[in-house]
Amino acid sequence: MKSAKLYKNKIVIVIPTLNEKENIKKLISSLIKLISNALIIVVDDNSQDGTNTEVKKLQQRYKNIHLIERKGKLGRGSAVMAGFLYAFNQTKAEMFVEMDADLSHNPTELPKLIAKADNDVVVIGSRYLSKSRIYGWPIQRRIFSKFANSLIHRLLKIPIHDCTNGYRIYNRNAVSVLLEHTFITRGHILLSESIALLHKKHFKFVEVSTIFVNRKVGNSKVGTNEVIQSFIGIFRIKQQFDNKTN
Ligand SMILES: Nc1nc2c(ncn2[C@@H]2O[C@H](COP(=O)(O)OP(=O)(O)OP(=O)(O)O)[C@@H](O)[C@H]2O)c(=O)[nH]1
Ligand SMILES: [Mg+2]
Repeated sequence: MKSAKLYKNKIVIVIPTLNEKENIKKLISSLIKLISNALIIVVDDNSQDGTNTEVKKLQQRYKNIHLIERKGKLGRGSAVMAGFLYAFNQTKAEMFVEMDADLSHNPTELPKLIAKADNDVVVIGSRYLSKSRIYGWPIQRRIFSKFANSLIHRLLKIPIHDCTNGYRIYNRNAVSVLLEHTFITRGHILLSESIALLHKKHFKFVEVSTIFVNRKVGNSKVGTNEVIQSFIGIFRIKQQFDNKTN
């Protein structure tokens, strides 16, 4: 496994947050222990629980934390893109990580994902490989995830087992393609639009098994509206890519 020192200025980790005060503190502390030189970018959509204040406290303790504050809930996907835009313009980073704040994406697995990352591939943390596990998810959440993934496979023909998990590492080329694209989705389903785009542009993917544990603190932001927007989004993504020739 690569030494943490090698990561200096090479890695940015973008974390979208909406009311994740407790979780963000634990996540950032673990990430800094694991990968001390990464730039951590939190993109917060005006959380009402003091997530931004917590991040500002952490900024005093640790360097290499940047906070982007947006005015309101604009969607998980667009939050990550805002973080990538900042990182792309302000750093020479080569690895762009995205992960949730709620500790479902275990930071101790990140070095395993990093070990697979290079300039040629996009690394996908996958909940649907033989060694992957999902713990604590309610049955309706499992069904939604499975159903969404099977619809995405059928309609968008992406050769990835898990197109809806936001634990990923993109290389700089992939991020430049994402930033040039005008996304038609902005919530969680943007994860599928980005993968469809990169697949269309012939990027290679490596899937790595992950152990996904349902959040212990805070509330899920995947309510009925997010589910509906996700399914509408899948059809809109298909339509968009069918209409484009390149
Ligand atoms: N900035 C920002 N972050 C968001 C938004 N919606 C969700 N998030 C964050 O995106 C991450 C994933 O959201 P979750 O609610 O955990 O959704 P999920 O992990 O797909 O689904 P669950 O398993 O139900 O938790 C978390 O870090 C959220 O705080 C948003 O509109 N803006
Ligand atoms: Mg979650």
